Amino acid sequence: MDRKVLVIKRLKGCGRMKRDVSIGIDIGGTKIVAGLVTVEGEVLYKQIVPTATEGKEQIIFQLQQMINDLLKEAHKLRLPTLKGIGIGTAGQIDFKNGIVRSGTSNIKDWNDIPLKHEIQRLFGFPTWIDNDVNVVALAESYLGAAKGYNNVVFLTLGTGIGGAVIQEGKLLHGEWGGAAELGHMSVDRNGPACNCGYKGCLEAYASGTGIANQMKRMLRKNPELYDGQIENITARDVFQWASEGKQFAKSLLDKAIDALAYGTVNIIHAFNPSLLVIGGGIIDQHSWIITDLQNRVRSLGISSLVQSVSFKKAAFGDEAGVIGAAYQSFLYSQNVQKEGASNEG
Ligand code: BMX
Ligand code: ZN
Repeated sequence: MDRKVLVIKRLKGCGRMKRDVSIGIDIGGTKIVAGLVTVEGEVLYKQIVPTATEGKEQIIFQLQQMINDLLKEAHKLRLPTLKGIGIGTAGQIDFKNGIVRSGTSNIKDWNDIPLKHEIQRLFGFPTWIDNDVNVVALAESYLGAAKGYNNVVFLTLGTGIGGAVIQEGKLLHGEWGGAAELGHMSVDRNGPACNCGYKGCLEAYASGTGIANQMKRMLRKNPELYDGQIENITARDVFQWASEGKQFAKSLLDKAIDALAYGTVNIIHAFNPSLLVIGGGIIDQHSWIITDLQNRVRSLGISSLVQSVSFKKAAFGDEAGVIGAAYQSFLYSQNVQKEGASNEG
């Protein structure tokens, strides 16, 4: 298999570091980020590779290669013994047993994988695994945009739409860890089919893949609007066309943000958060969506609930996943305490 490492970031001058350091790995539908992360959330070194599209064996192989590289780098940097390995991955994760139970087709074949035990067996470090956006919630709650807030909802707009909920200071896992798949909240039972099997999910409207798929559908129906290869269209093209003033792209994005607004109101009605943190690749590129979304949400729903919610952009951008993944080891191995909050369980 081709080994494409897209980015390597290396911070200089961290020899003889006294702070705790862990490996954090963020597995998304498009890319895997692995890094050496300090307890303060500083990423000392990181690698990014495109997520293998062949299936789980290849992804596990990629993880192995990346962890080996990180261990070599930790040795070179003369870091103290690592605290452990934390993984955040897209998919429905059995948090207590460390198993990837299932995943949508955003990651091929991503189901029934005892990933925690496999990584522990291979490397001998204590390992933790949770949903990718659940660990974003850890990074943002302990170190970032949600510090000091006890009732927070997190949404990430990327390949898919991921969600996490901090309720009364605790990360909501549900019965085994699958709670808060907020991207799969339907806003229209007659809406577009989602790759989770449901219909009209937020993800089908407003994720990167959702936006691209909607545009492809629109252009197949209206071929006079575009003379390129419809199959190659991405969400990036849609945003570009909208910024050039193309009406069909602007109205598609308007519909996507509208779906998101209705979904967000549902979420606020359910959880009564004081803060909504929004991140992910789409938000990193187009943070204006947050203000637009906030204005729409405030005009919908039960006023006492929707008016009292603040909206913030995730503080760690595309490093939130890798920082949060690593943070699991600091939190669960040392019982790091946040005032009034404990996330275990
Ligand atoms: C999907 C789902 C979620 C994930 C979210 C964001 C899978 C494989 N993924 O809704 O579990 O949190 O995407 O993932 O079931 P990303 O790929 O956009 O980072
Ligand atoms: Zn869905």
